[in-house]
Amino acid sequence: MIWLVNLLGLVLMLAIVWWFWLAKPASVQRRADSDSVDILVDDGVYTPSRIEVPANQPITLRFLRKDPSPCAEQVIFSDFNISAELPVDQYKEITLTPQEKGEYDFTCQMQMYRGTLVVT
Ligand SMILES: [Cu+2]
Repeated sequence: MIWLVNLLGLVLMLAIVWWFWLAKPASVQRRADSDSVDILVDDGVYTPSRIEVPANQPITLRFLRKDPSPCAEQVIFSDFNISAELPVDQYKEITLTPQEKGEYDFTCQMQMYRGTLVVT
């Protein structure tokens, strides 16, 4: 029976590796007729967590935090020197204008919540 336990452990480990490091969530593009994207903050994930925006255009990210745990209370865009407190159950708007194409991560203060702004 011990092999079965080992096998289950291995499968679980692979699932965790896949979930945290390998899975690339589908990216969401900003709607053509809108300059904002809504992001839900709950259950340890930003939804969507991968957001595609064009360079040199202001974008407003509207964070709606549902997770009351302190882990979710800040969002940090380190590449843009932006950090903000997120109130529970209220939209918090962050507007920025990315100039360089590339991928920019945003996280909570503990880097457990993770998202990526993809500038194209
Ligand atoms: Cu956190």
